[in-house]
Amino acid sequence: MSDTPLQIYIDGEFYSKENAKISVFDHGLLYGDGVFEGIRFYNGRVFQHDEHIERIFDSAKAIHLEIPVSKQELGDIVLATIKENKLQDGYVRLIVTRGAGELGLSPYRCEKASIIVIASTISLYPEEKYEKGLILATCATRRPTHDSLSPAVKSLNYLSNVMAKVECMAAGAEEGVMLNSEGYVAECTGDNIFIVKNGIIYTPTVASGSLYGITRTVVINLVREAGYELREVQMTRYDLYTADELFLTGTAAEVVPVAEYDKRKIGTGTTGPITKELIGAFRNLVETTGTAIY
Ligand code: PXG
Repeated sequence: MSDTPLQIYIDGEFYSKENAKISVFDHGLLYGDGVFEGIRFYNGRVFQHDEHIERIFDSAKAIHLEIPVSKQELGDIVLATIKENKLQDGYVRLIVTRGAGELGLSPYRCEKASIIVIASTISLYPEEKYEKGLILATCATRRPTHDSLSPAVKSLNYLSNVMAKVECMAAGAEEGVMLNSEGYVAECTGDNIFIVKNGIIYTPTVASGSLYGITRTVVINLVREAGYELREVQMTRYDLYTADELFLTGTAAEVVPVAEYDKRKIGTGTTGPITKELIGAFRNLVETTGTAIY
């Protein structure tokens, strides 16, 4: 970890943590009107850098938000912020808000979107979780449906995920499974879901109500490279309960096994062989690929 005090990027300038402030009239605060990315960097390299920049532009397009810089410039801003903080390993929170405007929903009275980048270290699940697995429970709160706000948009509206997190924690679990309005499995509060059954790997379709997870895509590719069959399907809780192996993927969690779901032991209750293989392949990839920062 660097001992430089945190320097936060806001609209072209760096500020100390104490001085990094935005307007109370920013529609990101007033209406959750904005988009974000959570990005990891390992060994001085940003993992899936272009993919995160592409996704935030897609999220912005879907909510009719114009990002006031090009993709190249936004990518460079992310790199510059990590550099400014002299970090080698850590986590970036990239946020684009609608910007300061008037009270009232209309985004057209916000003059210009604001770009905020925080580069910091990240607190992860303890290593023991990657060996023993997480405990999961089903959340009461459902994923929003694509006919309201598309769950593919990584927006600043995370209240349903926050409520779901409260519910799974109340059930004594570490992560929560969110179902869609039809009761099919969508994803976890901040991770995508995979199962292994009879040697085949399954994950819910994005249309089930999940994010186009960047780790999800990386893992789908690793699965295929390892010679396993991968199927994107509609999935029920039954499929999860009866899986041989169950694991989650996400920028923060990476690839993490699940030992128990809704009080059912998954498989043998310890990390399965295919999950172990994929954790190894994933760790190798993050250490050997990515956009150089320095
Ligand atoms: N589903 C949801 C709802 C998420 O928010 C994922 C899946 C996994 O996607 P990626 O692209 O990360 O593989 C996410 C990711 C944070 C934070 O700071 C949130 C995420 C990732 C990293 C940090 O809250 N969400």
